[in-house]
Amino acid sequence: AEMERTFIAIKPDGVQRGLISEIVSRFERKGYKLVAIKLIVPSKEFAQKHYHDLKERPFFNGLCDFLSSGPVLAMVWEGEGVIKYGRKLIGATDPQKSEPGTIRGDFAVVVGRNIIHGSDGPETAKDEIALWFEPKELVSYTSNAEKWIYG
Ligand code: DAT
Ligand code: MG
Repeated sequence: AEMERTFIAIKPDGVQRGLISEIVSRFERKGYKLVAIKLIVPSKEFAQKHYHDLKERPFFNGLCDFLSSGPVLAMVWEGEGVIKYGRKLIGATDPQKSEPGTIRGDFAVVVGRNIIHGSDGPETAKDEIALWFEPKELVSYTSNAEKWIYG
């Protein structure tokens, strides 16, 4: 595997419920590297762009209203296999089906309030990082722990 980047966002419910440190900690302690982070309230138009793949779904409007209803913690995390494994840390879309030990399994109950977003593949990761961040917001640095995480 090689280094890749994924877009992770704590939705307004996760922020309001005080889960920022809990969620950031799960990615951090796993060994992934934080490359960008910011707290923003997206506009509804921006939310529609982010979820454009779902525009035909009946829940699209409510979903975009929700994402734009308050602060979202937008992040980019880097590491080997982080796109796929990040989804694993997050758990299934419907928290009723998420395993205990996953973020949604541990902290969410219904699909409309599942507290976190994660890119679902390399293409969406690239598109979502470009939508939410300017290139200069992605911080390039060497993690001191890298040699202990990757050998
Ligand atoms: P994920 O967030 O796991 O990638 P997705 O991309 O299919 O899931 O959908 C995006 C979000 O839309 C999801 O996190 C919550 C909401 N959503 C998905 N399916 C839904 C449904 N059947 N009813 C209500 N909201 C739904
Ligand atoms: Mg998705």
